[in-house]
Amino acid sequence: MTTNRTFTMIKPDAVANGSIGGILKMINEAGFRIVAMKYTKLSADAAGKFYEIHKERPFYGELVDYMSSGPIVAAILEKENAVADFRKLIGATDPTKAEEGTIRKIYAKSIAANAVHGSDSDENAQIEGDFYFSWLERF
Ligand code: 3AN
Repeated sequence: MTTNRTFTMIKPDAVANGSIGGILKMINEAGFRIVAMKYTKLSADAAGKFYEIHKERPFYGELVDYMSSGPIVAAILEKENAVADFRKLIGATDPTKAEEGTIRKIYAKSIAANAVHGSDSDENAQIEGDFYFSWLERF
């Protein structure tokens, strides 16, 4: 079943260099509706849990350190075909390989500090949204 919802985070590098507004503008202009949104910071423990799926990957430690290094913006987004369309809007994980006009091409510094997260499936979008937001925080 497709839920038409995805989950995103504007990551510490993009928050630190003043890109929240620019990224949200691109998200809105691409037709996504904001269902829930939060400005917050992950503890190392919470970042470790969020990225548990990548536990065995060599960059896990670096990823957890980085994602807990500063505040982030978390959001649930809604649009038809949300997961796939949002992945298209953000571009490839490695910004040097991301297409022109994508969020990562414009805003990402590196493969680790790559400006935004986007869920890779409906199932993970649900899990990741539930990680941050109660039902009272969704509109
Ligand atoms: P995506 O976020 O595009 O789905 P994944 O799921 O392969 O990419 O990786 C999850 C996150 O782990 C990425 N957003 C990125 O920040 C980080 N990451 C991926 N590959 C590397 C790597 N080779 N070195 C450091 N961090 C990485």
